Amino acid sequence: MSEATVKKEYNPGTIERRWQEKWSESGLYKTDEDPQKPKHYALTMLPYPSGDLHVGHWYPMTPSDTRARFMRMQGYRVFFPIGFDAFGLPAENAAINRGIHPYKWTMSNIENMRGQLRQMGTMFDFDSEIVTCLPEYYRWNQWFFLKFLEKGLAYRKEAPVDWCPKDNTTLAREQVIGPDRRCERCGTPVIKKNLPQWLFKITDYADELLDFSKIDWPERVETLQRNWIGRSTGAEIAFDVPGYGSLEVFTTRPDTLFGATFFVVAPEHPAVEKITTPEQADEVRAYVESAGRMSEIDRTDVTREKTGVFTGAYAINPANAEEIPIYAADYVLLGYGTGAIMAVPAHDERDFEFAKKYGIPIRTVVAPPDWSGEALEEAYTGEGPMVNSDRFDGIPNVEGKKAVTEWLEERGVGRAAVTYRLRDWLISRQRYWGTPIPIVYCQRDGMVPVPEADLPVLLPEDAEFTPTGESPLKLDPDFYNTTCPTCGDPATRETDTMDTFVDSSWYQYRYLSPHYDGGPFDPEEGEKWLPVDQYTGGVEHATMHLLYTRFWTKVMRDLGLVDFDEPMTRLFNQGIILGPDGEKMSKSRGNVVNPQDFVDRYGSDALRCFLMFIGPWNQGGPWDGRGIEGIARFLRRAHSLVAGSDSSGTADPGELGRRTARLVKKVTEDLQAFRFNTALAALMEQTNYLLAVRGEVGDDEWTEALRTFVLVLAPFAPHHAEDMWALMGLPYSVHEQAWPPWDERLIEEEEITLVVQVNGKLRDRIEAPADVSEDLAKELALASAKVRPHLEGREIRKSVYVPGRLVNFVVG
Ligand code: ANZ
Repeated sequence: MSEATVKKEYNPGTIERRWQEKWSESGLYKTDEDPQKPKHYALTMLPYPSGDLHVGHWYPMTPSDTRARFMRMQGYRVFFPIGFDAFGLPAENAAINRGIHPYKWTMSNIENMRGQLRQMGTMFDFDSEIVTCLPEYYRWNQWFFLKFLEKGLAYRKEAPVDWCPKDNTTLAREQVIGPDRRCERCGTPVIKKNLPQWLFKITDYADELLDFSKIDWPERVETLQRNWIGRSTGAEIAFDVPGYGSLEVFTTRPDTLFGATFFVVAPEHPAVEKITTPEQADEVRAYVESAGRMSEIDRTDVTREKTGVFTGAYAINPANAEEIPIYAADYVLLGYGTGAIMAVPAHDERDFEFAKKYGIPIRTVVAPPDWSGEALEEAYTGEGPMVNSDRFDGIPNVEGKKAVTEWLEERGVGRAAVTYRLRDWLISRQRYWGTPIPIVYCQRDGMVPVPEADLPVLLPEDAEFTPTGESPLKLDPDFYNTTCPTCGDPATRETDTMDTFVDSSWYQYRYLSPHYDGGPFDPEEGEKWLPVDQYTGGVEHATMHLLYTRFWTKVMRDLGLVDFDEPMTRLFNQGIILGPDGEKMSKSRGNVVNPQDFVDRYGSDALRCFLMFIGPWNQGGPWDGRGIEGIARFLRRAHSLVAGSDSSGTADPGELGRRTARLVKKVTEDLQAFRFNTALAALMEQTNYLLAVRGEVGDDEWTEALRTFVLVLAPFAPHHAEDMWALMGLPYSVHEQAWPPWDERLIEEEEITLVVQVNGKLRDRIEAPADVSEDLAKELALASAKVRPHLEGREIRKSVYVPGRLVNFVVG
C-alpha cells in the first residue's frame, strides 16, 4: 500500500466504530479474573447523569482510562468500573422545570450517557455499572443506616440548620459558600432554621481521620482534610460566676491565664439570659437579636470591627481570684469549644482590639524579646518567658501550657482538652429525590428502625415532588402511613431523605457485585479486588466525598465488613478543565463544550489525546478547541506509518533501536507518574523520526520499531493502535499484549565522546549526551580542566562545532 492509498482510506470515524463493535463483540473489556495476575482496582469518580457527557467528563475519565490500559498491559488484572450518581437536587430541579418525573429524566439521561461513554473508547467494564437511584442500590444505604444506628453512629437531634429558601432544603456546612453564605447550587442567601435532623457521628473518627500514614494521597488533600478536622489542643477551665454557678472556657493558651482580663460568651449561649443584670437586659437583648441575623463567616471575619455588650456579670479568674467582666460578643461562636472564652488581650489579636475599644486592661503575661515592661502596641502572639504570672514567672510559656494545666487539674478547676472544628455529618434532606430514611415513628414505641427484612423502603414514584418547604414525602399519605414494626399500631414514616454523599461514600464496594442481595457487596469479590488501588478525581472533593468515604470505610471495618482502614490506597487529583469563559466547565454554569462535534470531525482518539496533551493533567486549564487539529494530524501521520515500503537499508539501525528504547522508557515513566502530555510529546517526536527514516532501515528493524511504537501508543489512542496492529498483520488485540520492555544498555550507550580542540590542537575528550545541543557541547568543553589553561587570558574569537564529533575554539 502506498501512503496515498492509506491517506484516502484513513477515516477515524470508520476506524473507531469498527473497533468499538469488535471490542464489544469479543468482550475485550470484560474484567480479567486471572488469579495469577496481581490486581489493580482503578477508579474514576462516577459522573452525575446531567444529560450529556461533555468535555468536563472526558477530561477526568479518558486519562484515567489510559492509565488503566497501561496497567493492564503491564500484566495486572484491572477492574475499571463506571456508574451514575443518580440521586440529588439537579435531577429534581430539572424535573420540576420541565415537568418530567425525576426518575424518567434521570434514566433517560443515563441511557444517553451510556452510549456516549462507549464512544470514548474506554475499557470500562459496563457489566459492573451501578445506578444509585435504583432500589437495589439505595436499599444498602438504608441497611448501612440501620447498622450505624445500632452502633450509635446515627442519631437525631433538633439542630439549627442552614436552609436554602429557594431550593427548600437544608444544606451541609460545605454546601454553603462565599462570605455572604450562599447556596452552592443556586446562589440564594442561606438562612438558619431549627429542625429535627439525622446526623452521622463522623466526629468519633476525627483522630483516626487525621492519620494519613496508610495512604499515598496528594499533600494538598491531606492538608485540606487536616484543616477541616481542625484539631486544637489546650485546656478547659472553669470560671466561677457568683450568683450563677460556673462557666467553662476552651483555650489553646492556658499559659496566658493570668492575663485574662475579661470573659466572653457567645450571644446565643444559654447562660446569657441568666447572668445578665436587669440594668443591662435591654441592651443585651437587642445585641443578641442582631447577632442572630449574622452569618458565621461575617462573625469570624478578622477584619470586621469587634462588637459586644457588657452583661453586668463577673467571672472569677481561678488563677488569681480577680473579678473580670463578662461580655456577650459575636466573635465567639456557640458551636465551637464551650461557646465561651477567657479573653487575653495582650496575646490575642481579637481580644486586643476588643479591649482597646471598651477600655479593658491589657496585661502582658508572656514577655516579648527585649521587653522592659512597657505597654504593648499590639497583641504579642510569639513565645517567651511567662511574667505577671505569680509562681510561673520565668518559665518558658511553651512549658507553661502544661504546667498551668496541671496546676488547675490539681485544684479541680481545669483539665487538658482537645477540640475539633469537624462537625457531625448532617444527612437529612427535605427533598424527594433521595434515599428514604428507614425509620418509623410510633405513639407507643417512639422511634423504631425499619427491620432489615423490610428493606428497601421504596421511594414512591407517584409522589408530588414540587418543593413546598416541607419534605415532599410528608404530602404522600400512602408513603408515610404505615404500621409500627414493634406493636403493629398505626405509625408514620420518616419523610426526610438522605444526603447524596451517602451514595458515593461506598459505591466502590457496590461495583464489585451490583446485583448482589446478600449484603452491600459480595465478600468473595471483595477479597479479589479491595481496596481501590488508584483513585482519580478532583481536589474539590477533599473535604466532603473524600473525607466521608474514609469515614465510611472505617465504620465498615468496625462492622467487620472489610479488613483494611482506607478506601483508596493512592489518589491522583486531576486539574479542572475550564470552559471557554474561564470558569469551571459544568452543566450548571452553562459553559460546557460538546465533545460530539470533535468526535464526529476528528474521532475520539484525537479528543482523548488532545485533552491529555494540553498541559500537565494535575493542572487543568482552559479549553481551546483549535489545538485539536495538530493532534489529529499526529494521529493521521502515525497511522500512515503502517503503509510500509521497500527498504533500502541505508539508515543507522542502531539509532532506531536507541530511539525506540528511549521512547518506551519515557512513556513508561511518564504514565507511572500521570504525565500524559510529555509522553505524547515523545510519541509525536518518534512519529516524525519514523517517517523520516522509513524505507531507509531494514525490514526487521523497522517492523520491530513500529510494533513497539504501536504498543506504547495503545493506551492513548486505543482505536488507532488497534487498527495499526491489525494492518501490520498482528493477532487481535493490541490491548492484550504485554507492555514492551526496553534495553537500558541502549540508553546508556547514548553517551558520545566529543573531541575538544584549541586552535586545532587536541586538548581533551569529553563525554556528552548523544543528543547534545551546540550550546551544551561548548559549555561542557569550556568546563574541561584540560582545556581551560589553554584559554586563560585569551579571547575566544570563534568556536566551531561539528555535531556529535568536535568542538574547536579559535583564540587570539
Ligand atoms: C485564651 C487565649 C489567649 C486564646 C491567647 C488564644 C490566644 P483554635 O486554635 O482555632 O482552636 N476560642 C475558643 N472558643 C471559641 C469560640 N467558641 N469562638 C471564638 N473563639 C474561641 O482557637 C482556640 C482559641 O480561640 C482559644 O484560645 C480561644 O481563645 C478562642 F493569647 O483562649 B484562646
